[in-house]
Amino acid sequence: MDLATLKEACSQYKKPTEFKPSYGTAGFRADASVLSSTVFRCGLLMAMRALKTGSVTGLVVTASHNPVEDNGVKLVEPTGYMLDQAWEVWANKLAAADDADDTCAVIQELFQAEDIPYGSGTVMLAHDTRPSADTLVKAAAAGVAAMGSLPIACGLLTTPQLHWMVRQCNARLKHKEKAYFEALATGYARLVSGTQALGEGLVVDCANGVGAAKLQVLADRLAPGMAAELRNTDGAEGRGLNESCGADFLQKERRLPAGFHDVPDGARCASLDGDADRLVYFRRHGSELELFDGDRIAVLAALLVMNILKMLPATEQQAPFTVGIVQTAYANGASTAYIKERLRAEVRLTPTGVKHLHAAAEEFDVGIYFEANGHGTVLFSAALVQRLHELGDESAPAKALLALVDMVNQAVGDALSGVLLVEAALRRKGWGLDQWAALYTDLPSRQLKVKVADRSVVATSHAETRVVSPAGLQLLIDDAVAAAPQGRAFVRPSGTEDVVRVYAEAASRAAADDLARAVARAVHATTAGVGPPP
Ligand code: G16
Repeated sequence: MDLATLKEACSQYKKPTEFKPSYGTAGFRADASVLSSTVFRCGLLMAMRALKTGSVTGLVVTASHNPVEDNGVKLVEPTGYMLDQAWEVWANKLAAADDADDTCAVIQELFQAEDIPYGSGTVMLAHDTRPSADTLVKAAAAGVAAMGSLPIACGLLTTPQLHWMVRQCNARLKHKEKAYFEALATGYARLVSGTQALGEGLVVDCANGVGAAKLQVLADRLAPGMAAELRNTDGAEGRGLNESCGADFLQKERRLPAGFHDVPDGARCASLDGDADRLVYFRRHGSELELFDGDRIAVLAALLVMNILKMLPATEQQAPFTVGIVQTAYANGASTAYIKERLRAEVRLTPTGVKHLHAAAEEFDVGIYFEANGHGTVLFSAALVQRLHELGDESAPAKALLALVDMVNQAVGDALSGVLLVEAALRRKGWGLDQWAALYTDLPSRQLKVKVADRSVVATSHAETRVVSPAGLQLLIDDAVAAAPQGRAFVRPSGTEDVVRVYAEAASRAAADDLARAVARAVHATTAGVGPPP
């Protein structure tokens, strides 16, 4: 690393004076026009992370479900997981540095504090369909190169694809995009072999994002075994991205996505988000939406895995492999009750953000984690995978589980592998949406967001179920909850938008709506809400 070159490069990426970047739920996110310095510095950071770990790291330029004018970065560990949380502090420090001198000072501090060896690392870069991608990928590459490291431009990819590629690369396994499709498609084919194809085809809302082109490749590979019709596939120059469509829109607004008012009533539909790391299923009843959210996908995945585990030889049942399901406070109470009472599986609650759920899921042999918004995956422990290999070809259930390990992205939640997971689970059970829906009935719930001057004034504890500040807000929430039959509500500052989020559920639709509004008004009153009260 040459200090003069580094300083010169840093001077090209000065932070806009008013901009105060902050590492949120899944990295940095803001209006794309102010982000170049942040993304450049994330390039610096991931080069240092590569040096520290002696492995390849990754960086995706994306703002996922946010509107097209936003952009952001997601940072990828050598394992394919999200950036080590201890390093988020460094990400913030670097992003906040005012000028080249400050930036270089933070770099030197980081080298010393983390005892980073000098040398040259490698960082894999990818981006989604946003028009600002070009400029920002260049900034990321400049950051990596300024550290004397090698940026590898992997081009247009879904976020989970890059996570998968980094993980595979460090494991010295095939890691090109072709290998990704191969792993998913062959895993699926092995898992559904001998089962009947589902009656009618799947219709997918691709949010006009990067998932459209990628899912098309997968669907072509699987045809005619899996018929999928893709809609909201435009995406050129970010056109229509997440606009009245996509998994986030469906889950928060509870409305049909654009372009779906003519699908046959009851047809099996799915929706991805802008960078294809979230998945929800749905069907249309007239103009109404019936949502099969992340909680329901988790339950289906648990049923699939637990059924197969039970088929393993008797010797494996003596000390059974542990299965755990990880949820957040957003999980519908009915899903949690079903998992505990009917599946008799362990449930863990963590704060919002895949980084928290993923860590908790790793504590089980099979850790199933899904946020209600559709972000999640199924993790298999190394010990379980090794045992399955030992059981080998003689054991059909071991083969099925190994197919799942290949098909389900082990690095991070992935809408494409999620589609295959749901389709395979339904096929193996011979189920349609009716049987899946009948497992339990969601409690009516409502989500609202309140615009506030500074979302950081809201602090929470107990996996975001209690408010610590501002003073008095939790008491107001408690009063509102007490007045609602089967009421439950919580608030948390968003980590991706300048809002405070409100979640409420209750015994009836009207009661859930009233509770959400009452809590939103309490937030507005205690946090200097922007605009009129909700
Ligand atoms: C990101 C995280 C998700 C999290 C979501 C919450 O999603 O990856 O784990 O659920 O943010 O967003 P907020 O903090 O605004 O409620 P994505 O899909 O936008 O990257």
